[in-house]
Amino acid sequence: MKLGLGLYRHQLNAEHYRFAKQCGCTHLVIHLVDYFRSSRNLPGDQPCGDDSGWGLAGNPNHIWSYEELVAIKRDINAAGLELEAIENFDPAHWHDVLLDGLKKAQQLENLKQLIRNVGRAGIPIFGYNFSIAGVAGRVKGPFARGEAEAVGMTGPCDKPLPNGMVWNMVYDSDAPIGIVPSATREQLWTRLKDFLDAIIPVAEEAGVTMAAHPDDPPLPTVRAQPRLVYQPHLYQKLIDLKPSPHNALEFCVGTLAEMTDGDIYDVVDNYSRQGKLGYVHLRNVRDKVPHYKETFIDDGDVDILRVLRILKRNRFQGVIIPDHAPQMSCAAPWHAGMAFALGYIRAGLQIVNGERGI
Ligand SMILES: [Mn+2]
Repeated sequence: MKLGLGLYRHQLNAEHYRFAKQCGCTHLVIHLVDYFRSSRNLPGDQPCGDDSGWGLAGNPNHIWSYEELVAIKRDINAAGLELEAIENFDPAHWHDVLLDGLKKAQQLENLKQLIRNVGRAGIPIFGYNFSIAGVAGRVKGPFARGEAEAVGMTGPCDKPLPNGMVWNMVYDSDAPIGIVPSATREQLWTRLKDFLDAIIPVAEEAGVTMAAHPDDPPLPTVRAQPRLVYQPHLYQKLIDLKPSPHNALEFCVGTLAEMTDGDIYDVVDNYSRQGKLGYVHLRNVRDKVPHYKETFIDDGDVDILRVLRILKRNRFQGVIIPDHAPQMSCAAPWHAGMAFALGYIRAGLQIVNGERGI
């Protein structure tokens, strides 16, 4: 198992690469979607947002090119790190894939080209979250130990999405007033199937593993739209929809622990035993939706060491990143939170790797 760090777009620079290296990371997972084009999100913290989401999506006419991907990878390699995955499509590039809109066919072609670019650049995994509402409905507060600012839910969020918005970002700021009609759950699964049928064969050819994040927060509906993977067993449905080694999971332990069904250790065992983990988001949480709170990694409901032991036993050899961490009270709240989480996971990996008979 390898230790990694997730970096947002504005953090893709030598200083942050050195920070990752100093924390003992060997791998990076990077975001190319810019969640911080809105003043509502402070760069450095994980993006949150009110009813109007995280802000503006990117340029619909520009998918990430081979040249820019390989340039980023070169800089990361020069810092002594490996680039394991890109996390998330830009809503500007696939809004009609999620909404079954008029541009769906063209956008699927663009996504195919993007995956080819990713494969050619030698980046092994692409993480995504097939969701209409996206990561919406969460709040920030002094929820973690010592009143550290963390993210959580204080109740469901079903205010409908305005037109022009999907995946918690605005892809069309000139959209006519109105709301996005609610899809049915069946429609959403059909849309996922269309997506997997189009993308997985290309991913196989390009040598890229597609890795699906579960719905965060994992409620049956968010913003009056259905969710796909809001209970642990629904991950199996996603896997079985398109059997392929390249149809895998961005396995988020925190989100899975927030779900109301299942035992988190059984869930980790089940999917890691199947070899379906692309990479792992490892964070801790207290309680379940719709009233959970993110915690420091040593302080929630999940026994992190037990999770690492299960992953080790099932021979998971991929990358583990901290996902989110509470903001710590100092001049560099994000860095301190991540350094704490990385140190804890690194110690856990050293313990587990040093143990016999597990
Ligand atoms: Mn996650």
